[in-house]
Amino acid sequence: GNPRLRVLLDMDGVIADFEGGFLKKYRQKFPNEPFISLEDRRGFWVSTQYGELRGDLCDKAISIWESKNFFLELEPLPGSVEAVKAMATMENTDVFICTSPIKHYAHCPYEKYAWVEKHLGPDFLEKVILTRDKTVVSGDILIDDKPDILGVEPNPSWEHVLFTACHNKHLRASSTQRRLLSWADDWRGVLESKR
Ligand code: BVP
Repeated sequence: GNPRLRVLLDMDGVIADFEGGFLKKYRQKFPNEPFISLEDRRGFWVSTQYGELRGDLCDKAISIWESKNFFLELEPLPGSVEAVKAMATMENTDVFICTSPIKHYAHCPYEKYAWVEKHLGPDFLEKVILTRDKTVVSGDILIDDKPDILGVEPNPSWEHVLFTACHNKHLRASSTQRRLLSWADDWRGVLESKR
């Protein structure tokens, strides 16, 4: 077997604060429209919940993350940069950032690389995997806040560890699904359990 542990890290909702960045810019752009507090978020898709709140709010929400500088200006989630850097210096550990760009490609893919360079450093540009299908990427662990990660490969090689986020914290994770509550949680223990 491979003596090295391969860790795949999701970006939005795990390293970068997509939900906080979205809400801040949505309220700036649409100060007179209703919004969903992070406490009241349910379901992975922000656009779906805004569309349920009022039909036209789905497109208004989408306009936020399709805007220039949305992805670039996301704040790191607490402890994420320190944890990712520490993880990448661990022996026998290969860390990749595995993230799905939006289909409106004018800004997002560029800004994801620029964000990684800015917060993690230029060496991490080697570690970026942009894919809309994470099931075809091989690894030992995928740390991701999306509860259902599906694609063309029915049996991905990785174990999905669910990273807690405002939209998934009320979900009863399936009995087999492990969680990482935050970067203050025992991520080192999770990695060690896979060696
Ligand atoms: O690029 C991110 C934001 C986008 O989907 C991608 C999720 O990537 P991963 O975190 O799975 O790597 N996104 C899009 C929508 C709606 C589109 Br219409 C959304 O509601 N939430 C969301 O994260």
